[in-house]
Amino acid sequence: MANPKVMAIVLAGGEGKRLMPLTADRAKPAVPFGGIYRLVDFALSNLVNARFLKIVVLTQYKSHSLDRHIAQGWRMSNILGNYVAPVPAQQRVGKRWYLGSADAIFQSLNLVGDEKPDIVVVVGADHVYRMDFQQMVDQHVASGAACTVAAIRQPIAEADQFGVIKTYDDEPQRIQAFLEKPKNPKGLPDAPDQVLASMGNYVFDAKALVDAVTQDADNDDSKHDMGGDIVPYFVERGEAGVYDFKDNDVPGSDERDRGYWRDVGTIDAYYEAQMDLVSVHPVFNLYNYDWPLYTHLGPYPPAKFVHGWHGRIGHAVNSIVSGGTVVSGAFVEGSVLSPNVMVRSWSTVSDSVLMDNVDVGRHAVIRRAIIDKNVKVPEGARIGLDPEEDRARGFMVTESGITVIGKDAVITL
Ligand code: ADQ
Repeated sequence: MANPKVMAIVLAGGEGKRLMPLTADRAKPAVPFGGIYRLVDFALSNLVNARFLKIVVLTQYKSHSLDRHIAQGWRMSNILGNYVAPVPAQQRVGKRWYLGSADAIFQSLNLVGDEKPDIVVVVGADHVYRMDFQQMVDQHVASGAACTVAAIRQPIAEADQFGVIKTYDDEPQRIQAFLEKPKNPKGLPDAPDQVLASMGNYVFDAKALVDAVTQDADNDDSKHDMGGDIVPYFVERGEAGVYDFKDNDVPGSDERDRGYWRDVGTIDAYYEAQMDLVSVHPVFNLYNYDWPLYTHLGPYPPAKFVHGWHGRIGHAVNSIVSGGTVVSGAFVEGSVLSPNVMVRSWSTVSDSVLMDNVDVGRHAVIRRAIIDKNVKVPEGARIGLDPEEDRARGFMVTESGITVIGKDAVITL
């Protein structure tokens, strides 16, 4: 198949329960990340940079901010019929919401029928990484598999969050067995403390995908899930291949960030991935213009740092600071600041993530916290210093001690 016609489907309907309260009001792919991005931007940037320009984004759960972000930030020229189209659940079949990710595709098969692609690339929308999907498609086509699953090694302790792949000993690119979120899987022969995990990104021959999700729709025993049902269907038929992410060579990447992939499904993982961005030598490189990360940016003025009238210099170190943000006579360290954040005199923000329009009052101290949009932190407030105090005020505190304050929350002292 020379030059196959490729269509991409982005699965963006996930609820993201484990990211609460950040997903109380928005789908997980719409959760802000890295100051100016939303999680969905990483999958979309990877597709667009690979020149896969016919993209549908299937949404369902609380999709308004995701829809708005895609409409504002991902509108592409209609030349050559390219598009990034958010498609809400439409109850096309049996007047029901999507039962799972495979049902989302089944109920959207009209889109595949309209486009008539040779290959369908299906990707999740909630990971932080760079990946050239063209290289995966090339392997898929060359191998003759009907379905190819992207994979990366992960610690065995986390195997119950992933689809775990076993390949044939003599054919490392073919899947022998696939277990969705197993409890006690076996480690890899050369690394007993690791498993080969599915990244939730797949390449399919279009016809094989249509057949698989159509059969699955009639199967009452199925959970209608891509990882739990569709991949095992192809494995059983001996038609599933694996693409090793470590072979992916993204233009402009180097030894440091090659192979970087974070599943930010939990608050702790989400927080750690943000901290990766502000480490002195970031392991995830936002500055790789050979593989740019696209997003929607509002009309914000540049960030500003103000010398407080009382002599305290407003400054930020080891931090990323977005447009419209003002640090005035305050100290910011090891933090990620979204647009339009105000940090006022004598306050200190360290190892934290502050989203759009957060206003930090004077003399406040914020440490190891994630503060969602529009929160006003009152003068003198202490956040992230004492987990019990934070819990008593109704904030969530993770096991590792990250305090999370939801969008629009009102903080009382
Ligand atoms: P999970 O991420 O746990 O595991 P799931 O919750 O189905 O699986 O989410 C996969 C993708 O589908 C996400 O991008 C999500 O937003 C989307 N999605 C979920 N339900 C949807 C629906 N009803 N409509 C539209 N989109 C929906 C998956 C695989 C594992 C793999 C991990 C990698 O099942 O095998 O290891 O991803 O993180």
